Amino acid sequence: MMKQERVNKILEIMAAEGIPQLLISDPAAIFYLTGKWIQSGERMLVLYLSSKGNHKLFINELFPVYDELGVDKVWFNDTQDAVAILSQYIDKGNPIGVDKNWPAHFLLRLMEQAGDSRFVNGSVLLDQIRMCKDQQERALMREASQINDLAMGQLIQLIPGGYSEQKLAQRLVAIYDELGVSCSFAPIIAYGANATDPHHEPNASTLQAGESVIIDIGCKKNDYCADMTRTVFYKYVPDAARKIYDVVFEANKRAIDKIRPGVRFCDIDAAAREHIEAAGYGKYFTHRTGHSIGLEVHEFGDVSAVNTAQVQPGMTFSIEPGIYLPGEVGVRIEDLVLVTEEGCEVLNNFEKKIMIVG
Ligand SMILES: [Mn+2]
Repeated sequence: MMKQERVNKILEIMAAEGIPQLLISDPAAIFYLTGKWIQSGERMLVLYLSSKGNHKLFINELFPVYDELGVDKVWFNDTQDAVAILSQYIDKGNPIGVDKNWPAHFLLRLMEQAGDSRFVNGSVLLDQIRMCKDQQERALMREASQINDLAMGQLIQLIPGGYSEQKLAQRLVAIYDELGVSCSFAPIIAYGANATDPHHEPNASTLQAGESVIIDIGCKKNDYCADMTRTVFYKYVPDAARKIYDVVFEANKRAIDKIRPGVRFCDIDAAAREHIEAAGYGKYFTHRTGHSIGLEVHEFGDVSAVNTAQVQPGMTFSIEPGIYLPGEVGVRIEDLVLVTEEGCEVLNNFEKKIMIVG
């Protein structure tokens, strides 16, 4: 069934922004509004919302959806021109909000067929609603992170087992499986100097004493994602690495302490970044402080120097400062937070004091 409360909210915002019709193609956004995941690959899939109420779901017959979704379905097949069919339903001449990820080959053809309409990025309207999680979503976000805490604990116990990065990542998949969840993204397990690539892909490397292990993992439970990073050390912690760990830990805490409604995302980023800069490692903190998360691991709205939007209750995002000394050591500490009326709730609770394993 269409999630009527959410649909009403988006229709209100469309009216306020003067966008009477919206084309939504992102499967996560369609799930958010209809409760149904539809993955149609390269075939056109569009949920059309209109201020006139004649909402339609345009869908290829190759992806049969038998459920009653509370919205009329317009079927087409591979021998038909999907864009031409869509264009018969839209209100030509009036502005059209378009999904930011709708392939250009669809959009360009629709623009030819509805030339008098003004086309705008319509995703921002829905993205803003999706940023603030409702009570049900908040509960699901908490649950996913609690399970991720359990998985992190089990995984860290395996580190002295002599596994390569790849093998350890495979063990995580098995742990998630036993806990009844799946991966929300490909796990990052990085030993030693590999950890200086923030998006390192696990390989055959094995762990040496004194090296750090970056463990950046997330599960998905009931469609909602967790994401957490811990950095632990094998056998001992070299002094230089301990110094970096302390700086990253403090940056993580300062950013979290900063969070409350009305604070700008860029101020939260600055709370972490300024501490790392003051310690002399500014140029080794190479990425934003965090990203929004929910149905997708990376959602609209990041914790970065250029995002001047204010945080609001119900938003969920990561706080993940890191320092990466090329060829030497990498440390990242990531938590998920849920903004509350007073401040924030940290969704994952796995220990983040420096930890030595093995
Ligand atoms: Mn993350």
